[in-house]
Amino acid sequence: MRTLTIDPVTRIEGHLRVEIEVEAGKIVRARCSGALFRGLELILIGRYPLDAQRITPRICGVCPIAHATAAALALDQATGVKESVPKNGQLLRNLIYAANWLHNHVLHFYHLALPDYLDTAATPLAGLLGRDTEDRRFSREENAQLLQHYLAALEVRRKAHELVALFGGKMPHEVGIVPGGASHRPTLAEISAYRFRLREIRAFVEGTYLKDALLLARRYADYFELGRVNRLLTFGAFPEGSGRRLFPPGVWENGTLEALDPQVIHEDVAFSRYDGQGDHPYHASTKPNPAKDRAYSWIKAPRYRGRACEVGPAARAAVALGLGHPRFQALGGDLLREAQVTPKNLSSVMGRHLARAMEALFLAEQMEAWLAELDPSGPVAVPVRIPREAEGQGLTDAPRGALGHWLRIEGGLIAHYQVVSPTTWNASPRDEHGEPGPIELALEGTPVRGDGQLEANRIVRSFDPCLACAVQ
Ligand code: NFE
Repeated sequence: MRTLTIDPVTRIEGHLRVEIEVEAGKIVRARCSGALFRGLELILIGRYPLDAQRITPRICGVCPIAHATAAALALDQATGVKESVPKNGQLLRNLIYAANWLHNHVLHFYHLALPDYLDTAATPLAGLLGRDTEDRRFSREENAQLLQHYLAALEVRRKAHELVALFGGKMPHEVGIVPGGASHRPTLAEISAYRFRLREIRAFVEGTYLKDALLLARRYADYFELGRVNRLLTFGAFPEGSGRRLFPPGVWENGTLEALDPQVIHEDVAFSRYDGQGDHPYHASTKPNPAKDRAYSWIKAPRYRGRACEVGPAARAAVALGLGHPRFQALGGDLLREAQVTPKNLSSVMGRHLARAMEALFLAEQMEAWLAELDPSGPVAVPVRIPREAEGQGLTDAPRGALGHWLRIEGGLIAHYQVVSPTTWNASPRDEHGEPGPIELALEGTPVRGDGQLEANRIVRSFDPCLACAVQ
């Protein structure tokens, strides 16, 4: 048996350490560890509740809008305005947030994942992007073109940031999403500027990103069988009024769909460096203990009905397709047929890449429709008043999956705040029953050719892990 440690395995946002044991050409055991404690949840205790709106986005520079959205939803509920956010405010929140999703998906595909499949030896990127792969399947021309797209994607990401800044003031850490709605009433000039950039981004997503993702999926079709979890969960995302969300919530297991019940979530800490017992996030604590016996990660282990679940684009696609979401089915159904994929192998390395590209196009189309619904003279927010005692939960999907903020106010101040991020779900360690976390599950059983590094890198990175979020 050989043990290999990849540390860090992530190309961005903190250190994820992965240890694999390889025996007879197979990964027989995997351990996923977050190597850092941050404590943002503890910093919030005793502060004025509206501070959560400004502080929690600092959890992450890649997906700050995800935390801004979850904090706003939790504060909407705690302040009793959940049902009164004006339509304009909702549309603006969606437009700010969706722009950051487009940025994240383009970043992930071109800059964090694709280099694992490219020959970069003859470029200035060699060395920066890690060791060369021997499993290259693109022609010279395809490789050269994908490297060009790597560069073009940098420009697309800049434009996506500009979309956030147009309605949110700046990026990162926009100031447009607030409890009760949005802070800024956009001018006609800003709406036109947004539309102009959105169309440029959409053209790239449709004409380049989606095609490149399909090409990758065709060349590496065996990766539809690798890195599978098959238990998927999504909180849904992008409210559209009357309790509906563009991406519906749900839980999917081997083809069976179940409605989401947030009450059966708990965060286990048996192998995490925290004292205490596993509990629902409304009651769970964060008590760091670096010397805890058996613990091997600073990431907690969220579980749904006691089971580890993969979160992210594969979960959203499986649930949306499983529920027969008509608009998503029209796009997703065709693409999956083209790549010869069924919802059953979305939970795989290539399934995740394809699901991300698919939803980027779906979202870009939807953003244009939301933009057309904005009323420049309409209200964007309702005032909020902080109660002495209240609770609120903000559940949304982030680009990388299900994200929850749970807040309790006592005496007009924050008494409790818990964040469970997508990478907390995906990169979690084992739990008290010994069940591995989703990335550990995805790695174990994988056939490998050499020491396993190539396959492990591709599997872990297909989840797009972000450690800054995972440990908060
Ligand atoms: Ni730091 Fe994030 C997303 C959130 S992942 S990137 O998407 O929340 O844990």
